Amino acid sequence: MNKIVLVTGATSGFGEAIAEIYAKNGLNVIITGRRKERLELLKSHLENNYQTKILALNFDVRDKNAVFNAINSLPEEWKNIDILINNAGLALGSSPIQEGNIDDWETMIDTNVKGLLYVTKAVAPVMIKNNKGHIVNIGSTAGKEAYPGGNVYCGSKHAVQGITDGMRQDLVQYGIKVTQICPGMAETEFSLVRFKGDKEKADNVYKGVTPLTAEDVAQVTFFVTSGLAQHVEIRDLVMSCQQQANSFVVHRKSE
Ligand code: NDP
Ligand code: 8X3
Repeated sequence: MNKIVLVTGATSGFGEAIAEIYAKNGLNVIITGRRKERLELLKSHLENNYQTKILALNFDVRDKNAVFNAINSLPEEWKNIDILINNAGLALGSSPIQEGNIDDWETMIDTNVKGLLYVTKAVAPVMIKNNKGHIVNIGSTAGKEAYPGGNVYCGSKHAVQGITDGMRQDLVQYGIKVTQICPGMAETEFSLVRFKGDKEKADNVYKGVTPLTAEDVAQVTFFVTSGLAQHVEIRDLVMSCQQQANSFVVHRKSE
């Protein structure tokens, strides 16, 4: 059996592109997400285009029973996961803290922090048993520096950074690598989700900029997990488009 990678949030954006790059390179991929129809479409697309096996698991990372049931009942040939990509996540809103929507806060924390923890706890035992594995957590530049209106989203990504550093220390003795990848602004469905379907607001985020694409992030993810010698570990990687110097300085060109 080829190596196995599990990607959370594979129905769109980074996760979809990450699933594709692994499939293209012959790994067997477990794709997960809430939107079942999209999972099935992606599974057919990948199986029709690449010589690899795809397994679709439909669950919400916030639902801990669903996470553990799905992973604990993997068919025998899919159990030995080599690479876990904790990618599922979202931002909701950009209100200042005093105007924030509490349901949105809870959704972000439950998905970006607790969901990542549940999936990791479900997958880590098999990596420990095998004395090998690689966990990649998709953080964000928002986890490096908070920005106005980013409050809870930025906090959730700062938590991803702390959790990543902690789990690396817990898992080092088992030969498991742990990496955080922190992209800056990238054009996916992220802003459409953040602004709850308001396309004009979402498009404005990328105005005058050539942002990162999902494929850019997938390339880097593939490289850190598959392009390096076994003894080499990338612990933390920050990437952005050239026009973004940090969360505050974006050099926009008029169109
Ligand atoms: P998209 O909105 O395009 O993709 C998000 C993915 O997460 C979807 O596949 C979605 O699947 C999944 N997801 C969201 N909530 C849940 C849930 N409760 N359970 C399971 N899956 C879920 O955004 P991106 O690809 O841009 O985002 C991917 C990750 O990258 C996120 O963690 C985001 O915070 C991070 N990020 C994004 C940046 C950007 O500018 N785009 C920059 C830096 C980091 P479904 O809805 O089907 O469940
Ligand atoms: C997504 C990047 O700058 O919108 O994590 O927070 S940003």
